[in-house]
Amino acid sequence: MNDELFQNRIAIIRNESEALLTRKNEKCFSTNGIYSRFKYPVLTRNHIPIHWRYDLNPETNPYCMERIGFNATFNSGAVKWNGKYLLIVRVEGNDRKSFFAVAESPNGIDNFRFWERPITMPETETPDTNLYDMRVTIHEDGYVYGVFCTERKDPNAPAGDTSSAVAAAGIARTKDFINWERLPDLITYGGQQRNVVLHPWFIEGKYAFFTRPQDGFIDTGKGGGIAFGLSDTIENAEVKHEKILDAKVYHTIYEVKNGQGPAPIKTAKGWLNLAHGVRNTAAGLRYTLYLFMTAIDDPTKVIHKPAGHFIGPLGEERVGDVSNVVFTNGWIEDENGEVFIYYASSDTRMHVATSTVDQLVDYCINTPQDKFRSAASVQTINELIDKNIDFSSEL
Ligand code: M1P
Repeated sequence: MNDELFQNRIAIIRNESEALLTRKNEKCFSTNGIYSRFKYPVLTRNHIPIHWRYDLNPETNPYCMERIGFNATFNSGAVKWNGKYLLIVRVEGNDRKSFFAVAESPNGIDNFRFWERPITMPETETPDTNLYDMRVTIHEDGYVYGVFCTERKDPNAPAGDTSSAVAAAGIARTKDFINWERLPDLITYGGQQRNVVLHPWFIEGKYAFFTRPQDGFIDTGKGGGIAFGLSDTIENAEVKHEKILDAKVYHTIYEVKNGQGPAPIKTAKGWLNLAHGVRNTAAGLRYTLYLFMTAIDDPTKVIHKPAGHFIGPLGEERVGDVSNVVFTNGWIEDENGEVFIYYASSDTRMHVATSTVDQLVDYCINTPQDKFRSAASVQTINELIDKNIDFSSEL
């Protein structure tokens, strides 16, 4: 009897899983013309393999119940590897612990499937409590690096404080995404670190990091914004000086804090950077994505920065574990110039939007910059209306 129950349930679970994993995604019409969203998320917790969740032995699991539950699949690093599109996913269990797992797709927009096992990330001498948000960098030194947040309980937290944490940048490298060599965490002197990203090139002969100095675990405080610093080695990485390259600014979408997304894309007109910005609202923090470009010969020199957000949470994206959030730490530039922008919504699920390097550069160069005052925004709109006067009758 119980065996029948098990077989019936597992057949339904397998069928539903396979239908989800093989579902075709559909590109939506893009009104803004800058990028296209897709109808379905590319990864949800329902994409987690069945053999990670169920004991598949009917004798030890007669009710065919989930033995290990998963809460979310979000903030993923991304890379094209051997012709496949890989996401290095932040998977969060029901136990709140995040870890990394590789999901692979043949086309970057659907049919993502997790590899056989999650990544076994070696620990340092001070074990991590939680790991998340890996940025993948194919470095010119020949390695693929993953830089991620490692979180541990604050050793100086007063007795009874079971929340205070310390965030730092963990570093690991690989040549196959299965075996990882863990290196010592990045040492910086500006407080805590999240959203640290390794630049793909040596700069002045050194390893270069985007950092985000912050006073505390949540608040950046006087941390200032997205920073940049150099390290002599990667084996014992240390950034002695962090230079702010993109500051947080009053009454912008990056008023409270910001952070570099994935490693930048090199274009003929400069480095293309994708980042997240955070503002406060009565409903809590709102996370959106924005783009900016820096000079090829100086990745700390911002040369173009459109006003406002590039992608904001929309429709169902607005709701999840941490609502009103979009976050990115992965994109892929294809050989033909197409760009796959992977973003998570509300710390819950993964999406893709596609564009091209040419479109993103055009967006950066030709979108008006923020002038930081309502009157100046109206002036910018009037300038476009004036420019359009001869064309408006054709609409
Ligand atoms: O919950 C939203 C995001 O919050 C953090 O981002 P930041 O460091 O900028 O505050 C990160 O923990 C991120 O994982 C999360 O998605």
